[in-house]
Amino acid sequence: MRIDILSCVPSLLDSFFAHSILKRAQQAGFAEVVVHDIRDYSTNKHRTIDDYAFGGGAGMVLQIEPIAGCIRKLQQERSYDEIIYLTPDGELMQQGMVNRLSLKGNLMMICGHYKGVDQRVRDLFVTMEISIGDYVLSGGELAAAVLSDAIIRLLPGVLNDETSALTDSFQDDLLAPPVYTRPADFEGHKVPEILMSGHEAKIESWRHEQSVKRTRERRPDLLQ
Ligand code: 6GU
Repeated sequence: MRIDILSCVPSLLDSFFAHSILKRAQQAGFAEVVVHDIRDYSTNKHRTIDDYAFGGGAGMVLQIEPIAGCIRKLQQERSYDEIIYLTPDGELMQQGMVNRLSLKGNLMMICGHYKGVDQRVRDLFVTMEISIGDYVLSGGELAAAVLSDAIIRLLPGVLNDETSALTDSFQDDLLAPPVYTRPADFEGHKVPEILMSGHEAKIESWRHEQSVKRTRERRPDLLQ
């Protein structure tokens, strides 16, 4: 999988992808994430990439030329399965969408800033618009990082225990059950007996019960 991210604040993303499992995924060759600075595609000597909105109103709008220049250059090198624009008015990100995207080869993500991008970028280039939740961030970078993380951890070989992504909260519409590790007794607070019984089948059914209970209490909407 290759992910190209277009941003006007690339340094926000560089540190994120230089760490943890995303770094390992890239070093092992499962994923390649390349962040592009939209400013490098500015069409003027001042390297500006935004301008006032036609019709007035507060806030600057990212211009189409630099973004189009960057997209077209990348498209000459490979074809993209999806060109994603991260925006609070996009389709709400959910695990099913992430699962489908993890099966693709090349993804492009465009991060908006200020009042967003010129609508023609969305009309001419974007194939998918995604929001990561009903709140407003100051830019699309954190959303692109969230989406990339959720996708990359699903790639075969990225997680240590390849089955562990399958027992996540949301993977089967149930929240994950509680987990415990040593000590078995912390200041009188004991780990549930069943987990130390060695009865695999009973442990599995206890975990499933706990998942259902947790989901009913915290996210009844998932059980509908
Ligand atoms: Cl994708 N972008 C911004 N700027 N804010 C958001 C978002 C995206 N998703 C939720 N809030």
